[in-house]
Amino acid sequence: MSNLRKKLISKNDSCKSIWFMRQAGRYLPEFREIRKKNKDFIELCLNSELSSQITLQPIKRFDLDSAIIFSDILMTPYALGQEVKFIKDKGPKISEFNIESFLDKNEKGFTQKLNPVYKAIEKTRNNLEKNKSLIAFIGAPWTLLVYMLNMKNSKSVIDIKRLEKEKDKIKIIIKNLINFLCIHIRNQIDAGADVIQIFDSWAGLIPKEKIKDYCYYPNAKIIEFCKKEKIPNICFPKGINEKYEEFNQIVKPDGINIDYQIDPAWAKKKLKNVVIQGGLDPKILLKSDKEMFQEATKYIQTFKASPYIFNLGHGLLPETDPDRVKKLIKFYRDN
Ligand code: 1CP
Repeated sequence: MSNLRKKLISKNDSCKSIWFMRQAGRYLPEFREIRKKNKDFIELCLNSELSSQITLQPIKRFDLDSAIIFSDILMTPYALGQEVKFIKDKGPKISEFNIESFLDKNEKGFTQKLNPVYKAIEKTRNNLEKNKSLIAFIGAPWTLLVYMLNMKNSKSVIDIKRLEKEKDKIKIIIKNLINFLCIHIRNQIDAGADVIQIFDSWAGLIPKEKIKDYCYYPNAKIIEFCKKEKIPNICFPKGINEKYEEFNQIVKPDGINIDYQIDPAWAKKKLKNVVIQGGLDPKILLKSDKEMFQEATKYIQTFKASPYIFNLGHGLLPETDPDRVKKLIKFYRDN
């Protein structure tokens, strides 16, 4: 059994494990090489051979414990019929949401559209050492909604009036999304993934009084499903600050990724019965070795005797030098 899976199941194993969010991606020259020749990002995610190759790129380069399948959270809206485009330097652009078309989708068609992702997982598992995890992931319903309904005006503003006005519609969408996301989880596990991470990257934009409805409840439903199916899981409700404590108490995931705004000592004290993952600010990899090691030491020391998974407080930045990643991994292994 992979070391990550074992740790998430037992919750008392303090052996070392390390991987990075966005470890497969733009900071790697070998990724950029493939990307240059494959301009359509969704098509690249649907190319099982290439996405499996990209998944394994960081594993070939670095001493990591887990691979994370190269795909995207927006493959779900894609499989539910929305057109998804990635505009260079601007991010994703999604075609207008249509509720009738959305409610018309069924499991068979959804699974068929994502079949190349499942093939990529199968291929990757066959080429990955047994002791290494293969992590699959989904976007949490709220974060997907933000993209699907085009609710984000800029990085940090959400159209709150719209949330109120379209409340009933949003409730129906969330309920249906939970269903399809559980199908996507099941399919990815059946294909060979052994851990699921749930990215709620925009949880921090939810108005405080709505956090139960839009963050805790949907994540809890999905974790309930994972538990029933015995699927090791990690939640990442990014940006919710001290609400991490309540999130953990209500959702009860096996693992929880802290973001870089969370004080690790606070997390160790407040987040109980859960494996803590991550926290380190990805910007630290752009600073000097001394600063990087000093910051890393804070996490290593704080979680020394606990079941901790070394990772970041968000994904690796595209401008990161891969040699700094190598140095950071070596530092973690040596300390
Ligand atoms: O070359 C490029 O331009 C593509 C950049 C890229 C990559 C490498 C995108 C577009 N997605 C990915 C892969 C990806 N996305 C992975 C692969 C595995 C790995 O981590 O190594 C994962 C886990 C994701 C998940 C993802 N996609 C999230 C959740 C994590 C996070 O970063 O908060 C989100 C929000 C997305 C949407 C998305 N996809 C891509 C971009 C640039 C974005 C974010 C856009 C925005 O800020 O709104």
